[in-house]
Amino acid sequence: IAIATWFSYRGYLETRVNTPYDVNKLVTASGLDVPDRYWGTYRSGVYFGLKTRDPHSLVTGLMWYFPHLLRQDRSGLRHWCEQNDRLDRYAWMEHDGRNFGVQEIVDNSAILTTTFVKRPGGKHGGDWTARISVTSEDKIRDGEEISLLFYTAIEENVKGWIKANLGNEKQLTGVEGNTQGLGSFIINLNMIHGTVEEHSFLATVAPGLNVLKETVLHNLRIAFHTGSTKEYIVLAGDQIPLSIDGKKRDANFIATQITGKIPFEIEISYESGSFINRVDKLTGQNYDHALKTHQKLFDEKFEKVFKLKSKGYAEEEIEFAKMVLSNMIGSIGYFYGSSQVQSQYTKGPVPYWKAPLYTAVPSRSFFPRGFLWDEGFHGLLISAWDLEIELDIINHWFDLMNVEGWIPREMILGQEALAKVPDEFVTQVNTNANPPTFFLTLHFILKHKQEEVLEKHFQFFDNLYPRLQTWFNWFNTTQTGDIPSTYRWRGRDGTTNKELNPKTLTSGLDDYPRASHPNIDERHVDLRCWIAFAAHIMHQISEMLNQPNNKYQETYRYLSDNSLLNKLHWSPNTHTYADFGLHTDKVLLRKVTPPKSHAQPETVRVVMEDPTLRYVDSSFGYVSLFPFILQIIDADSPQLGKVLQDLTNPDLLWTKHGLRSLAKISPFYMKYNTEHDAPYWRGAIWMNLNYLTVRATHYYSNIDGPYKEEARKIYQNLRKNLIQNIFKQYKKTGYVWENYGDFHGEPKGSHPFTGWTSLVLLLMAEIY
Ligand code: 6A9
Repeated sequence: IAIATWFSYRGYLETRVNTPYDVNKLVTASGLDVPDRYWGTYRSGVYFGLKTRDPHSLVTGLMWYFPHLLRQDRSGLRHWCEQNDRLDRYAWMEHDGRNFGVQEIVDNSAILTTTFVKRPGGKHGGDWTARISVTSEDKIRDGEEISLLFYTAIEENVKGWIKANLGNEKQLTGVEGNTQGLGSFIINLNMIHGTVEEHSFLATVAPGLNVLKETVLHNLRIAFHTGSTKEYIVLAGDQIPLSIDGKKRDANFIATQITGKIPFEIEISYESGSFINRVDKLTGQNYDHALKTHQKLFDEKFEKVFKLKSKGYAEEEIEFAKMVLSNMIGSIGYFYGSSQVQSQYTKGPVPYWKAPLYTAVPSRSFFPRGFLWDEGFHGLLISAWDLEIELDIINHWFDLMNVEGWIPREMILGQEALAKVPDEFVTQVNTNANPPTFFLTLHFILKHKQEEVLEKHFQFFDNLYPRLQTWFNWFNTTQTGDIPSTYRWRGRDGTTNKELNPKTLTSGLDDYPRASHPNIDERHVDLRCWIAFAAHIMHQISEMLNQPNNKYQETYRYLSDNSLLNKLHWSPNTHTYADFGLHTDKVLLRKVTPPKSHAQPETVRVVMEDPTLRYVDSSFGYVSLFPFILQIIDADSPQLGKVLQDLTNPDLLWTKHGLRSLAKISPFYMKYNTEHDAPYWRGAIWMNLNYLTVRATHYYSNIDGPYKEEARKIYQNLRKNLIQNIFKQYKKTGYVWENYGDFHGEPKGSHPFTGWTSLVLLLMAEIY
């Protein structure tokens, strides 16, 4: 019996990591229950494509290339957003998250404008129409050929079918189909203006939705028109393989290609079979009219929410602001699949349960998937624009909490998402946290949307509350330090000799320098502040729900007690807040040749001095600011004065373009972490923490205290510097970026990065 019990207990421990928190899900309505958000641009990682909020949705999408530039190696076919495509720019210029969108893509001076409009009707999410027009800047590429491919695809082995409709000349006239979610439908393609040089199609079986581009590349052919010697690249037509028993299989991938001369424009209209009382078609002039109507409503709402016109911003600044909002909204994706997770009890990675995720993404090109702490920042902008969308996003994320109260940091769901992630980053480990930024979002919602919440969304908070309690509890028990009221990020590697300073991916600040020798004595000031802040918001929510719980209030009081905070984290040497741990600054990377003479030289860390238990105070930076940015410092505390004084010191963090992440005088400033890992959070200017800093200066300039005036000055300057630089770099490069250099404000990292960098709009609008 003892052995049997032991086995079942082990089995129990093994399964906890991928056991859902509860069977009662927060997302109770999705798919067809929310018809106006059924169809959308939910494929964040493609330049243009629509699908539905359905685990096995039909997908549609766009590819294009310039025939004379399609190289031997076939590069030049555009499909997924890739930095290597080196487009001049691409972004949603308008997108309301529900009805319509307008995107501009500039590829070597050719401008592809992709727009879409949806129309409700019937029982399956209604109709939509999309337009793709190609023009060129100053007409410089007019007359040049471009090939546009528009496709429809469906996973194999799901219920439903699609079929190519061919006209007399074996040309594709349209696609029809029937799926469980969509019922019957037809998709037609019309020319709006310009002439068609060549028109071909492909109907085939694609082995997966992650290899649609490859499938197209395999099926390109060279053809001639009768009586001409001009070569055309065409699609190979009917390429449907036979199944083993000799029958024809069903196509699951149908693409039409239209080659035309710039300028020209095509229209794709999707009509739902269940929409039977349609008075007119959403095409031609009707389309123009519908698009205009939505654009007007969008403009009005934009001004009502952000008030940039009345604040006196110039037209081009407002256009930029609409672009950052629209990109945040327009790159919200719908993913379905299961993450790979691991705990100390599993022998290796195991699959999480299959689930959907509705979420914004940091970057359409580089990171087209959900990230936990990024999403809490995205939530600020999204809830300012459309609260319902944000609450739905929060519900989806909290449905991904396991029975332990853990939510994985990175969500890699489905084939398309997985294809973008190197193997070593896939597995998520259940001891690892990521800042609980959803408390920022919830705080923001309570502050700015109080009426709406009390009127309509009380139930949302009521449903969410048990999960929030469990989540909070997970942080407050698994992330604690060795002595009371201290906290420690897990997931640092204490055994490596490859890194100058072992990374802390869990904190979100990756290579930001911490104690050089990770061990249980470490205490992390940022994490302690996150927990204090979370306790504060938990208390607010419990009050709002009339379920006051002293526990949260007490935890908040305890963790925000300034004298205790100062005892644990105020360095008496530098008079700054700091981590504490086993540390030395005397480390460096050196290339060494291992004793065996034939071994390759490798770069390792050399420790020149024994580490001691001390404050990690030689590295002033974002981490040192946490008691300030999460507004835990008392307004009359001398520490506040010192933090403000340090903020404006150009040898530390202050630059004309925003606050750099790490002080210029830090021994780790701009240092590589390994031979190949360039500095990331070691100097560059990041928007998320700058936003929080601006927000804190705003806060301290609005409450009484001796440093009020000081805070107000910094508020004004920091805000102005950030807005100016991000706007300037956008004008210069066409993109919004992951971070910015601290000398010239030059853009760095991945792009477009319209995740938290888009918070620049909240700075413009002064919404905190
Ligand atoms: C790498 C390489 C195609 C790093 O914005 C998402 C995260 C942040 O949460 C984090 O704070 N970024 C920041 O330090 C990007 C993380 C990408 C990790 C996976 C895969 C993809 O190559």
